[in-house]
Amino acid sequence: MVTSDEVGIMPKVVASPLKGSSPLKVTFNASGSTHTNEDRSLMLFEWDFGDGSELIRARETSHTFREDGIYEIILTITDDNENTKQEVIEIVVSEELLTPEAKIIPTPAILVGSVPFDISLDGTTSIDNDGEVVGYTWSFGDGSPKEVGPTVTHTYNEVGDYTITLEVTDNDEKKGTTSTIVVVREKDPAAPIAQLTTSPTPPQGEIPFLVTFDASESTDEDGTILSYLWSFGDDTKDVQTTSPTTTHKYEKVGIWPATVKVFDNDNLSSVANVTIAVNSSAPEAFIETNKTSGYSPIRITFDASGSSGDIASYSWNFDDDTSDSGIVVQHTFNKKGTYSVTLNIEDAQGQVDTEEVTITVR
Ligand SMILES: [Ca+2]
Ligand SMILES: [Ca+2]
Repeated sequence: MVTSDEVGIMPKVVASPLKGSSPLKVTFNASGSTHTNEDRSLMLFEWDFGDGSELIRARETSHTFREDGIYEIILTITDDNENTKQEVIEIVVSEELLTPEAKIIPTPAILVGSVPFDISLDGTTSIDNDGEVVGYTWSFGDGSPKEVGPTVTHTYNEVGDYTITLEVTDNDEKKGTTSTIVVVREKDPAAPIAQLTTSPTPPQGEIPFLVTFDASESTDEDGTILSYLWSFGDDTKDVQTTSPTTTHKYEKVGIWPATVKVFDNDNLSSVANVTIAVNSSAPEAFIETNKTSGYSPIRITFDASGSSGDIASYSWNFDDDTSDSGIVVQHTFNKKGTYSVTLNIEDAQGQVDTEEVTITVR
């Protein structure tokens, strides 16, 4: 026996299609077969279609397969030396073409977000094991129109859970679908914006300084402001109100950082502040004497304790080339005359005041 490899017959078969649903007509063409020995010629082409039908002798033929099955078609080529060689072609006849498998790759990978939620979807990893994916149709589950294409983008503007579906179509018009859920949440709540004004403005005044605070210009874009926490900066207790205004009386001299913290219905808050300048009141000099006239020599007590203010110094001039200091002083006038006694006071802030009393000495 001569083995095929020594025969030199080189079969070449083109069959189309190789698969399909019944009845499946397949054309076979072996006319491209050759012989390695140019002196030999290919005499006989005989086809066995594997379904019990008659053998067919032809270089080209066709056959219709009527039953589902996997057929091994055997072509036997015989040369002019009666050597033979066989070639086997497999034909699959089945109703069941493979459906493509849809796959979605979303961005972001976790489809949870707040409105407006922008996503992109990639269907290009979808596969078809017996063909190729040729069409992509997306539905977004929110009533918006379907879109086609291997990749799409979409924006969800309403809160809800939606089903995204990708339907892919293969070259046999077989379809495969997959779906995924997107969760669209409320926008994250916004904090209120605190605003604070005072009356008077600017908030500078003398002790006791009454200030009206007004936070009514505060806003909350997605809710309402429910309360106001006031801190006056002067070591007094904080005050919480539901009213946007309050008042505070400053009893201490100083520069005080006052704040209001406004709270919305989500218990979110923000702070506004203002600096309060509280000055001491201007000092007012006041002189009390035990007498204002008399015969010389006369001793008079001058008392400045009725003066008001945060007084740091008291200085006296007795109009007779003498002076003294202190809240209460005594002075003796030895000569007749009329004396303008003056008191000068100065407070810690350098504010001054003067008072005068006339003493008549006879
Ligand atoms: Ca397919
Ligand atoms: Ca809010």
